[in-house]
Amino acid sequence: MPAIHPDALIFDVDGTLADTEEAHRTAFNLAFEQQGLGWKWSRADYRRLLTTTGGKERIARHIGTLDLTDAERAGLLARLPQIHAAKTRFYSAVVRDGAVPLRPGVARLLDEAGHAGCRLAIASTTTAINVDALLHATLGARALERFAVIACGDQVAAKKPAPDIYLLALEHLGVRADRAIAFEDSLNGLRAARAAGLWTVITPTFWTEDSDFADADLVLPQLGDAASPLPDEPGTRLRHRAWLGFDELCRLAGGEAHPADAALR
Ligand code: XBP
Ligand code: MG
Repeated sequence: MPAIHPDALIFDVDGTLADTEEAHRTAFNLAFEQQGLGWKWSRADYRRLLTTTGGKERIARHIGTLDLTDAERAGLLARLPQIHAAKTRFYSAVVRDGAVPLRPGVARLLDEAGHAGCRLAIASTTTAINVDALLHATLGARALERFAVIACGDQVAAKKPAPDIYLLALEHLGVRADRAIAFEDSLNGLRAARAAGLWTVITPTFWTEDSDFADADLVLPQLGDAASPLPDEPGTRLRHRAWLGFDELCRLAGGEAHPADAALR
């Protein structure tokens, strides 16, 4: 099959554009301390809680595990927006200060796609405040102008793994699912993108690497670039370079066999 030239690349944010979840975890714990809740999520706690997308939903899940009276539980759930707003203030401040860089190869692929006339979009569960803070800190003052659509947070009622945020992004882009490619880091994100009909690239992080990504169209440890080339590439999953270039992405999404497939013939 010939390479396809996608009309849009749609990026998840947390874990995909940048490895943000340790900063999120720290912000949750700072908010819990400020609010006098006496909670502290360890890395192991947070890794487990991350299977629930959405910070508010994650806090609600935690409240559900506590031994509380109905009145105590209702009181905490009523405070949830305030707790999450405090967390967002802590998180966005840290990210705005530049504490969280883009993952290797992200800036390169955004540039390559832009130069090829391919539109860019975001489909994230996190809040718009957090997306703005990360994009401005990593891509500069005009970062948001580079994305034709930014779909995020509570713009949809059903968060990932539901496809809603990707369907919203596709609708606002005016692009068919088979003309777009999704980039994700988690199983919930993969399920959302695949349910929306997108060809999906997965670049896991520490927080998500134990998941089963068998349904993904391409799994790489990261997008890579000349400064941080992918080990064993080109050759295992990539044919041309030790990082995922826009041109090779088009060939793979268009059905070019992987070298491993070719070896099987
Ligand atoms: C990952 C999430 C978010 C973040 C926390 O979003 O599930 O909930 O963990 O951010 P993405 P909030 O879809 O970008 O991977 O507290 O703002 O939800
Ligand atoms: Mg993610």
